[in-house]
Amino acid sequence: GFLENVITHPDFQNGDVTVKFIENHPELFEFKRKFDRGTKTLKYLGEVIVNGNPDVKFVDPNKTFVTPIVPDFDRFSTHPKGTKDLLTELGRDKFIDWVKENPSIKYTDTTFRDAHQSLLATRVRTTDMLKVAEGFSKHFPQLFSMEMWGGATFDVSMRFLHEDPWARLQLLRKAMPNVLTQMLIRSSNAVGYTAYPDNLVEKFIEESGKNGLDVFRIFDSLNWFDSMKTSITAVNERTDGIAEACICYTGDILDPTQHKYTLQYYLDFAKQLEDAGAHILGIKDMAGLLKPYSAHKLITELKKTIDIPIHLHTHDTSGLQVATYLQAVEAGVDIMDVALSSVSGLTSQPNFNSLVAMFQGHPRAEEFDLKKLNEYSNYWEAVREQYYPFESGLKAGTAQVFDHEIPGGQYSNLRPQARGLGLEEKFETIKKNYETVNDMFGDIVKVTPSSKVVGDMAMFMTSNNLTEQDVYDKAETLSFPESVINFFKGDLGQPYQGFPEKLQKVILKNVKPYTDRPNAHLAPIDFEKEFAEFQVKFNKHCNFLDFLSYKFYPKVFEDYFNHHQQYGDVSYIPTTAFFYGLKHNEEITIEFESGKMIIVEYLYTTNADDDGYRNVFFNLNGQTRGVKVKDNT
Ligand code: 3PY
Ligand code: ZN
Repeated sequence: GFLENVITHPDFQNGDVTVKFIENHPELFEFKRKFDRGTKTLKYLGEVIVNGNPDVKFVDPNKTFVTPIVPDFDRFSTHPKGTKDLLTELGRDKFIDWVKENPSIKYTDTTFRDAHQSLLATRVRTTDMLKVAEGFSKHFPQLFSMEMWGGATFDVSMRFLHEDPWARLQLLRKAMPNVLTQMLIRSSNAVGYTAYPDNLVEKFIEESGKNGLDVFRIFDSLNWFDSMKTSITAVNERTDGIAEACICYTGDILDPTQHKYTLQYYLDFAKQLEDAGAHILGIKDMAGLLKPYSAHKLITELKKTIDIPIHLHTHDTSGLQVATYLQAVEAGVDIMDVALSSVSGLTSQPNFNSLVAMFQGHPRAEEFDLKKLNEYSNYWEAVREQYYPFESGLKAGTAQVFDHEIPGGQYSNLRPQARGLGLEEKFETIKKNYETVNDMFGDIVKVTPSSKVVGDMAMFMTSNNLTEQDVYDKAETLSFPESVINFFKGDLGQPYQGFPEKLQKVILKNVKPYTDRPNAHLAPIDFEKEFAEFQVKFNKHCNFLDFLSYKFYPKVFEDYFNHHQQYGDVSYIPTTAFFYGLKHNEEITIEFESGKMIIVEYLYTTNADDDGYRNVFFNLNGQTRGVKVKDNT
């Protein structure tokens, strides 16, 4: 071991043990670092073997997995030229001209972000993406972009996967240097669920750009333009990337009873975004409500109103959205979001592979090697099985979405959330209440975080058996969810046409609401001072990106940091071992950054001693090693 190396070292034996000893023999400390890394990894595995992964609420003891096959690719070739190269070569404005002039249908693949956010509660780990990222971008340089960051991935990666979200960005960027990377950012809510100081959002955008992000898809959860300006400007001024500003789509423009979210409403909003410096207009159909003929109408009219390319995002919850894409293409949409077959459909994006097949022979068809694309889908099919505890349970498309309007990304979380509260039996009531709450709130745009407010209120009404009338009658005695109170106070900004006054009074009681930007109530961050304090509180090796993570999620970051201290970087542990531990005599290879590998075989676990501790024995690189784990089961 480490001590042995030191004690037997000639300098040590010659009595030459000074501080210099440490400086003169860095190899011993490198040895210690690796030794620690092995120990920490074993500690993590031992913990999961004895107590399970706390994020996995049920384990199927009979579950078996097939090995995902990474499609072949040439590791030694350079990446073929793609959209990222084109952006670098042409610069932002000329690149956007190219997007407008080049007629072929452009695709954004959401497999690395929204697909798993919407099907698997955002749980897909960096390692599973990294295995295919290089090959995928070498095979498909004609992609418009890879959506691979932002949205809920930022906090989930720290909170549940104990991974650094910034490392994910850097690693994927490195593996895919030729294709545009894309993220989802919630304007003044950035990658969080509340408003943050403007200068934090701006710094976040700047650092995202520096660390490899190209396309910033910016939206506000209430379609509140004021909140979006800061982000659009920041992308323009602080990065070389692209500001894709979104209109979030709700309701149905072709519904004659729709008087709030009308065609004109969207056209005016889109024009405002273009004038504010958006390079692309995103249509963010987060719940999959944009029906085919409505899409045709909306895109046709948008094309007459604005001059920037249009990028369509949807969720296939109803099962209709392939028809929507067909109509969108006929109306001249420029870019569309898709997910590889095996992680497409339902609350995720429409099926990439099948759409490519559908458009074969179309004048705007973009060519893809469909066989290869299917191989990648097969990889994800096998990987998806490893995440089975996080499946939403939705088995088929549902027309109910046109009533409840629950966003795809929220739907996959709602059932586990309901289960956690013991309300799974009442899932139908929850959905019904979601719709009721939306009406009570005056029909708002529902997307993170406003959708979470509606969800929290629906859950609250369901668990307390409250009707709409009860909410008014019993308001004095009810303690409403904090997110609901904050929403009515103005923390997420102002909804289009304002708050329903009566309900606002009932919920706020004596709290006074405000109507200006929530960010205006937040003190700007003193980066120098606060970063220094942060390093003192945590560790001088924590960098500025860690600091930003901490500013968005103080508690989550702290837990992540402590987990890292205890178990090291767990992101390299294979997914089955990460969630389910190891079976007797199962052997895994863990490849850390820079290709360093350890081989771990699980041997056996002893019975618990009087204090409830077990010893878990492994074979690590040929040596038997034990770790002591408290049995909490
Ligand atoms: C997010 O904000 O994470 C979303 O995906 C909203 O649709
Ligand atoms: Zn989405």
